[in-house]
Amino acid sequence: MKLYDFAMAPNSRRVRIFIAEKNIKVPVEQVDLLSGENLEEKYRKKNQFCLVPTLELDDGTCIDEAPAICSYLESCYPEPRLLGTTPLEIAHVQSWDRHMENQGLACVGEMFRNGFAGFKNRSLPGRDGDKAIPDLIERGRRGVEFFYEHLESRLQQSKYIAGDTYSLADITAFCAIEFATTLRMPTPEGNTKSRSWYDSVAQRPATKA
Ligand SMILES: N[C@@H](CCC(=O)N[C@@H](CS)C(=O)NCC(=O)O)C(=O)O
Repeated sequence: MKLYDFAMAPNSRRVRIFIAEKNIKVPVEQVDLLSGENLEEKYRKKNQFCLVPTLELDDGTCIDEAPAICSYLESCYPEPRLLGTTPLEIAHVQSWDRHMENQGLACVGEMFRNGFAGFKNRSLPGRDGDKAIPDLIERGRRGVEFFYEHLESRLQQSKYIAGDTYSLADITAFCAIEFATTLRMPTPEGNTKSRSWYDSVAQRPATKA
């Protein structure tokens, strides 16, 4: 197996952390998104959508989309469980992971892609020629505020995001927060449950991946 990754990309970081939590070794190959290596023919053959992460199996089969890669790895290496065990837990992990991606990562991405000079003609991931729209920076910022508000309200009721146990949903939220923090949007001071959840997740060795 091999993971196509870009060290700064939050979506491939989700998979790196997941792999580290499973305590398995997967070789990693960097694809430089900043120079547009992901848009070149060589990588397009691995992933027609030109996104990282991609997991390539030993027979050359490629799997994309971070949650699908994690689901494959969970089937191959079931312990520790990170996608739930019972039908209800599995559903909650999927639902919360999607919220953390759609309301967290996607909104930070919107701020970043429409504000970063290097992407002024690459405002959509995996594509070239889409001009940045400065107004979307503000929409992204409002989306991140909404994400923080809902995260806090969830963590007032639940130890981890999807329930009693740590899961991919926590990994995705953690990656979204770290990405938002680089854009000077850390978790608000008053969001005490989110801040203590973040501190405990940040102590897990896998989050260094
Ligand atoms: N839904 C996808 C999102 C993948 C994605 O957007 N990856 C970004 C990096 S975080 C990317 O490859 N961007 C390519 C680009 O910037 O052109 C997943 O879960 O893997």
